[in-house]
Amino acid sequence: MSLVELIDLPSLGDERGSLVAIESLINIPFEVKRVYYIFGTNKGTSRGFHAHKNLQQLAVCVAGKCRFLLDDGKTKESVWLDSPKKGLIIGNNVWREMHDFSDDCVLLVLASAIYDERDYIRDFKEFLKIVNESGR
Ligand code: T46
Repeated sequence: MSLVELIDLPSLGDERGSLVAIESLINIPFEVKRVYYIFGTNKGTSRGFHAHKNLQQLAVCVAGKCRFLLDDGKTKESVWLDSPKKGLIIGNNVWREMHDFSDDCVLLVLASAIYDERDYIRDFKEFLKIVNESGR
């Protein structure tokens, strides 16, 4: 199974322009408890470099673009988020890095839980240990 799980977010646009609606448990597979967005990223800056123990997220570049690198400890895959209609689902125990932010990038993220620093695995060696142990 591919690490990159993309969702086509349908555009409800009309002659006035475009509109995308995202509804918990209807067009995304979890209930949304938190929304955050990343913008104004400095040129050449990368973000992420962590995994989550128990968190589902949907990431969408509502403006501009950036590249996600996903790693499950065995495979690495890269995907560009370059459309407000392209959503990336990221589940548990997936290392993520975000690179190549365009100047105008606004990365919107919907999350299944409120912020909890204890849910983060920020050390890559610890991440590999956890995924290798859970795969046994
Ligand atoms: C993820 C990727 C895609 C909060 O206080 N509340 C929040 O909801 C978030 C997301 C962050 N923070 C604080 C924690 C740090 O002091 O904001 C600061 C920056 O967060 P962080 O360095 O974790 O940001 P990124 O861009 O590396 O990662 C973020 C999310 O944290 C993460 O869950 O999957 O975006």
